[in-house]
Parts: sequence; structure tokens; C-alpha cells
Amino acid sequence: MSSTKSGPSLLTLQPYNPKGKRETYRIAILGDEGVGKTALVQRYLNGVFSETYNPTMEDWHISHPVMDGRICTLEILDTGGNEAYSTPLLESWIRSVDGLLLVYSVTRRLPFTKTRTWHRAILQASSASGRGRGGGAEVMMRRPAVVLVGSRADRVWEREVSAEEGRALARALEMKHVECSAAIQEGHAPVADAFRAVVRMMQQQRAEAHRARLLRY
Ligand SMILES: Nc1nc2c(ncn2[C@@H]2O[C@H](COP(=O)(O)OP(=O)(O)O)[C@@H](O)[C@H]2O)c(=O)[nH]1
Ligand SMILES: [Mg+2]
Repeated sequence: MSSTKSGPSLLTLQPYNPKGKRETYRIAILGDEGVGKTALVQRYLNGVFSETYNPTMEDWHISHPVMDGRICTLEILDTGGNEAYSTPLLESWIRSVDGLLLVYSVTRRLPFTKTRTWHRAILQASSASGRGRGGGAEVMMRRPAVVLVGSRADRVWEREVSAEEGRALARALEMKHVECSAAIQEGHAPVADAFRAVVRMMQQQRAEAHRARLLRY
């Protein structure tokens, strides 16, 4: 006689959502000044693109992406990328989010090279003990989900960083990689793919943390 299991299997990765509440995730957009962080956010949220450059200080946005037929809440912190940022501010941003889009421009070599420095800062901030979001031990040890985003892919004649270099760096640093352009309408430029990829990674991390907790008890 076959038996039917009730409840989710421990081995099935489902987003942790104990009371059927809407899942909420928080991400920050990091990367050098002028690489296209704000343009990505504006394309994703409002479907618009502006040629005008307005430096960002620190802007919060909210969106409600649909993942697997369910609406979730995504809080987005758009940062300025100014090198004068104090380390404590950068660390507090990194510790307050579940995931990050680390952005470089495919048209500029230097910001691409500096993604390694940003990545080191992310690792340092997220491994500092006792100060993780939520305070739980498993939260302290977790690395945020990171997607490496090569922006301005429409500027093919200005390209300085190949797609393969981007993919190789992402592989080496255990990140996902997406190339996109905020200047081109969705359908041709997968800006939303970058956001969906980080939400998917955050869902998986949360499900894994939940499973680890269940296995401990
Ligand atoms: N052609 C093109 N220009 C872009 C793209 N993304 C940003 N820009 C331009 O690059 C400049 C800096 O972009 P912005 O998003 O403000 O950079 P941030 O400092 O990283 O937030 C602006 O003039 C944008 O219009 C893109 O995908 N394609
Ligand atoms: Mg900006």
C-alpha cells in the first residue's frame, strides 16, 4: 500500500514561508559610480531610460515581482558607488540585505577590475560575526546572494570587457552573471533577468537555511 506524505519533504527546497506570508527580500545595488546602477533600477521598476546622469546618494525602492505564480516583496537599495563611502556605511548596507547586484559596465575595464574589491568587501562584511541580519547563527555565517551584472551591453562598439570574461569572473567568485542594457526595451535586454536571478538565489538560500534548522532539531 502506498503512503502519502503530508507536509513538505526536508529534501525539497521550498521558499521558507511559515505562515503563508508574502516573502520579503532586500537587495542592494553596488558597483562603481556611473556604471549604470540607477538606470538598471529605473528600467526594471518603471520601464524607462534616461541619458541624463544624476549621482545617487542612497535611494530605496520597492517592487512586487511574481515568482512561481506568487507575489513577493523586493526592497531595493540603489547606492551611489562613491569611493568615499565609509567602510562602516558599506558594511551596514551589506549586512542589512539578503542579496546584491554587483554592477560593472562592459564598456569600462576599471570598474570590472574593481568588482573584485567590491566582492572582498561583501565577504568581509557578511562574515563579521555577531552582526548578521536577524542575529541567528546561521544568518551570521551566510553569504548574501550575488549576481554580477555587466551593464551597457548595447554599446557594442565601446565594449572593453567580453561576456566570457564576465562569466569567468562570476564563476571564480561563485556568483551568477547577467549582461544587459538599461537603454534597450525589455525583451532584448534582460534587465529583469538580473533581478529575477538574485530573487531566485535568495529564495534558495532561505529554503536551505530553513532546512538546516529543521535538520538540527
Ligand atoms: N547606452 C547606455 N547608457 C547607459 C546604460 N546604463 C546607464 N547608462 C548611462 O550611464 C550614465 C550613468 O548611469 P547611472 O545609472 O546614473 O549610473 P550609476 O552611477 O551607476 O547609478 C547615465 O548617463 C546613463 O544614461 C545602458 O545600459 N546603456
Ligand atoms: Mg546612481
